[in-house]
Amino acid sequence: MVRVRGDRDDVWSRGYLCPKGAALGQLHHDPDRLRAPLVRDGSDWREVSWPEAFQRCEELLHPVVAEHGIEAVTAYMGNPNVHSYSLSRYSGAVPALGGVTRIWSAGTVDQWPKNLVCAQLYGGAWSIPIPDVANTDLFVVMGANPHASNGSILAYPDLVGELDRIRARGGRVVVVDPRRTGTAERADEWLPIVPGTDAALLLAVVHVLDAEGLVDLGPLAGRVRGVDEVLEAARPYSPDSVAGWCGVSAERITALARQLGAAERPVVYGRIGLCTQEFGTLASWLVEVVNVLLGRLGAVGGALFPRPAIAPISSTARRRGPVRTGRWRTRVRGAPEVLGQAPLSCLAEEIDTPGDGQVRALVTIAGNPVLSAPDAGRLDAALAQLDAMISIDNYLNETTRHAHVILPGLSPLEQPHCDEAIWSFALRAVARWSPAVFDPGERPHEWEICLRLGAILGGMPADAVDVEALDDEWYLARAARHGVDGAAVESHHGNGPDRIVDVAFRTSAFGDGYGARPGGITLDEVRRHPHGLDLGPSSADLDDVLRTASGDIELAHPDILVDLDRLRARMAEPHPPLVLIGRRHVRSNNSWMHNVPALVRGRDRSTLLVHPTDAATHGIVDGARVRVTSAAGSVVAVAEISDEVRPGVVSLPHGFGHGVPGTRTRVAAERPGANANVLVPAGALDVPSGNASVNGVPVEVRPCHVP
Ligand SMILES: Nc1nc2c(c(=O)[nH]1)N[C@H]1C(S)=C(S)[C@@H](COP(=O)(O)OP(=O)(O)OC[C@H]3O[C@@H](n4cnc5c(=O)[nH]c(N)nc54)[C@H](O)[C@@H]3O)O[C@H]1N2
Ligand SMILES: Nc1nc2c(c(=O)[nH]1)N[C@H]1C(S)=C(S)[C@@H](COP(=O)(O)OP(=O)(O)OC[C@H]3O[C@@H](n4cnc5c(=O)[nH]c(N)nc54)[C@H](O)[C@@H]3O)O[C@H]1N2
Ligand SMILES: [Mo]
Repeated sequence: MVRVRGDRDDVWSRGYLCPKGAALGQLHHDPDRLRAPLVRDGSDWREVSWPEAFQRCEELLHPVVAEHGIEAVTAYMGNPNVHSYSLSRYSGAVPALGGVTRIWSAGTVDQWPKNLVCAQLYGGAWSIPIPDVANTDLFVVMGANPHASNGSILAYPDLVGELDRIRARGGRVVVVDPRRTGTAERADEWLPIVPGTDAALLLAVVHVLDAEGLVDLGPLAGRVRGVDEVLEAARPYSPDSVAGWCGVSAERITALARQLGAAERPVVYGRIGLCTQEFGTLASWLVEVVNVLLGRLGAVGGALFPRPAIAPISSTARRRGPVRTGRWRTRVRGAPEVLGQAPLSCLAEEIDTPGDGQVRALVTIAGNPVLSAPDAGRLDAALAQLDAMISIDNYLNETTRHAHVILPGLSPLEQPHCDEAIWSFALRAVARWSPAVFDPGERPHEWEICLRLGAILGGMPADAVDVEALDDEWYLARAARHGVDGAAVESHHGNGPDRIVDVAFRTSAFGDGYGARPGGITLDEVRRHPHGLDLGPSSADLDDVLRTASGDIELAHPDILVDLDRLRARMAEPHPPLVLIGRRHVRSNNSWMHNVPALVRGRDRSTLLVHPTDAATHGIVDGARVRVTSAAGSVVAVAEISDEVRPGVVSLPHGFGHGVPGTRTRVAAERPGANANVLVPAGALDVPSGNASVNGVPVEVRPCHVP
């Protein structure tokens, strides 16, 4: 691989490429990237053949299941699952074929509050409206930094460039963030909010909208239940009453509400900073509330429900009816499940606490929870106690060093690609399928690895697994979830993801519906367009989206309103003197791209940002090592004095903490950084959703004199 560049003829990206995309060649050639399975004996790793690796999985897993039952086995699914050609369609086969019922994922350190709120308001956990940035004239960005992330649960090529275009066409961009991010730098206004206080600020916005007669449901009138209850709930939260707590003046809050009321096409966008905080559900809910109260749902320049050209399984699997939580509880802490998952911070205690139902075997799939999960120190120690740990992963890193077997997938250039997830959050319905660049030879695709491992977990001897037969069954099950009888329709795509992809294209709003919509797309048709197929705007009618019990938007769900009591109690307390938030950088991707030389060049990006006032108070100088301590743990980081953060707030990015003994990521080890998640207490949660509150963690920072 000599060079990677954007495709100017691509119908969607128009050649826009992020630095990580441009570095795919280096990722592919990374000598540390695993190409063969590894088996661990003590602290020694051995490269083995694939049959031997699966044999070892059997030897490790079968005794655990025989002695303790399948309840002793669980899985953790990490972020790359979502965007991988194979894993997005097959990682579910591991728990499904294995009979594992409870799994963990990065979802509860990410967007779970949004899922919960959308399930309650709209009837679908993945029915998440996205801002129509191409047409808005007031874009209010809360807890998101597209300058680093290029948008999240919002797919848009060159989102940062769009911020400039919004302003160029006379619109406004307002950023609400404790840090003056690259996004804030490009905005008309930056509101430096105290972490975790967005719910109060938005309640005050609702208060002003109501008091000044700016509530206008517009076309949503008659489709929204609970408006009066919401307005009533917001009444005590005048801008004056919340300003001190939020750290934003009453004038600016009032002005924000008035701008929202006056703009023609305003939209509020909230993302991870609003989810991974103490009041994640309330804050995420209030983003929806404001958009609804202004009649912006489904409106041009407002918040749209996309209608993608590739049908996501989640939309077909939606059931009509109220959301119930707490159908089961975790063994140790008794944490209730929400949308089928319990907080990731419970995983460590489920492993290290003896007793009936103790987790003794773990499969990780494309995840690095030792760096990305809350209370990471305890999890790191707990993983070392497992009887069996199998990792499907491309690196020997902080997490997989605890595995007994590592099963590596292919590089992104050795497999086709066809994304499913991002199109559910894009403003245009685009279909694209990209071929593999390199032939992987005899090495298995991850879909084969997942099926084989799932079958072994389910009790089959490793050498008896018939992957093709299992895949035929998996295909039928997936097709059925799209409403297709896979046995009755012809498919010439063979085994693997492609025939599932074909079903998803054909059953989408733009698909041929197997003859029902002549001229509609199929995988074959999509493949004839190497630069992608742009099928027009992606926007669904409300009627096609809403799956609530009433059929309307249910704005005032009791489970959400009750959380206002917790907010009120918290508002009566003073803020801790210093709290920690995270940050992302455009050349980094959570924990796993720090081994690519082109991406880590330049200045150190793992520093602890400290405001000059706080630095003076605590005797901290720029470039010095400091000890950061929380209720959960303590790390040493390098301080960077900067007025980018508001006083009282320090920022340390997650995903660092490399170079621990037993890992094999040599480039990353040269710049290890500190593991921010060691500082996040297991109990730091947004209560209704169980999402981790990794932002707003109280900390102390002291000069570190120990070398
Ligand atoms: N403090 C703090 N913590 C956070 C966050 C935060 O903002 N602050 N963000 C959270 C969020 S949003 C997320 S999504 C999580 C991410 O955390 P995780 O979901 O655990 O994922 P990553 O840290 O990205 O690790 C990805 C793993 O997948 C492996 N991998 C990469 N590509 C492939 C592949 O193609 N196949 C296979 N099999 N493996 C692959 C990598 O080697 C790595 O081990 O972190 C969360 N943790
Ligand atoms: N380059 C790059 N791109 C990525 C990733 C990456 O690691 N690197 N990760 C990907 C993943 S998995 C995800 S989930 C997305 C996330 O994408 P984004 O949601 O855009 O995430 P961040 O860039 O972390 O921005 C979150 C912002 O929230 C702010 N914040 C923290 N606490 C609060 C608070 O209490 N209130 C408010 N209002 N703001 C707060 C932080 O200062 C930060 O600027 O990015 C994706 N894209
Ligand atoms: Mo994420």
